[in-house]
Amino acid sequence: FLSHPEDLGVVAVGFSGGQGKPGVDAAPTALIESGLLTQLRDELGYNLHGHDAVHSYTDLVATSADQDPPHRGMKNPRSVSGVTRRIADQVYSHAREGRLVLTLGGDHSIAIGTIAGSAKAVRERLGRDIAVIWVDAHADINTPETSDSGNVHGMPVSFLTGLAREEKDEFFGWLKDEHRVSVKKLVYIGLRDVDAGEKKILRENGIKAFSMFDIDRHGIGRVVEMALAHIGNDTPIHLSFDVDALDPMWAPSTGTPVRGGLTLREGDYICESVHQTGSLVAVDLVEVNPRLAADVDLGAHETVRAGCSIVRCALGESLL
Ligand code: 4U7
Ligand code: MN
Ligand code: MN
Ligand code: MN
Repeated sequence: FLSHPEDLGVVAVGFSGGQGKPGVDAAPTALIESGLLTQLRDELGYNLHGHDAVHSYTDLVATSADQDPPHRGMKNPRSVSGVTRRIADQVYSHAREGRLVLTLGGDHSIAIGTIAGSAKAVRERLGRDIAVIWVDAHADINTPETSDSGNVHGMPVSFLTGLAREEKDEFFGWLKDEHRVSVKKLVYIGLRDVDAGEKKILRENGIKAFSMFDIDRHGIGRVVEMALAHIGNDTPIHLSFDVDALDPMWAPSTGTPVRGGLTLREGDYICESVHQTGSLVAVDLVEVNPRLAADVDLGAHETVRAGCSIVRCALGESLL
């Protein structure tokens, strides 16, 4: 599905407004300083585009809480809407050129932008709907009304599927049908901390989800096979990987860690398998927070290392 499979569009967004803990904004720089992009260029042979800037969009982010009061319970709604709209444009322009797009977050609210941008570009370029593989401990499908936290990083999937909607541009009203994905083309892997309201949404919409229970029962190989079968062969894939899908043993430095997660090897395997389909059009790596961990230096180092491994596997490093 890519016209230039060796060309990689890189979007790096240091944004933390979709949740309350500072530090995830430092992730793109930490990932890049640890050598990720150099490896992608020198070892995997990608031509990098747009990698020279880490975006913070300070012009769009409200500097005080009274400039961006809650709307329908959502925290920082104008900032998150404005930033994700800009991300959608950036991802769109890479994807429209037929490049594979890598986005380094940032909290998971940024996926509103990345998926909106790739869905629109793939529709225009190929007349096809993308599928989304969402690897996460959480389902991130709260609507503003079902969310207890008001954090938009727990809501991106509801906006992207149209389960949550808004009229006003400043509150995600810029999202149109061309940006959206069908609940039928969505599949989760790694779930283990899903809110009651989210379970109801998953059930009522028949959304395909593989929890840690399913992985224990069938093994990661069979789960990935079933996930890919659900999407169907020959469908462009957007992979959105939340580092908290990994067990905190591998990725302690993240805002909402949940024990009992994927091993790093299982995470890498998911990415390798998705790469191997040849249908990958975009990858997000989100929720790395280098400022969080019991032992910050060690924890951040491990988490950044795990994140780099995930990205390299998604981009084909370990396949012979
Ligand atoms: B992440 C939560 F209530 N469901 O909505 C919420 F448990 O992007 C967590 O997956 C969301 O890290 C986690 O706030 C968002 C909570
Ligand atoms: Mn998430
Ligand atoms: Mn999560
Ligand atoms: Mn390859």
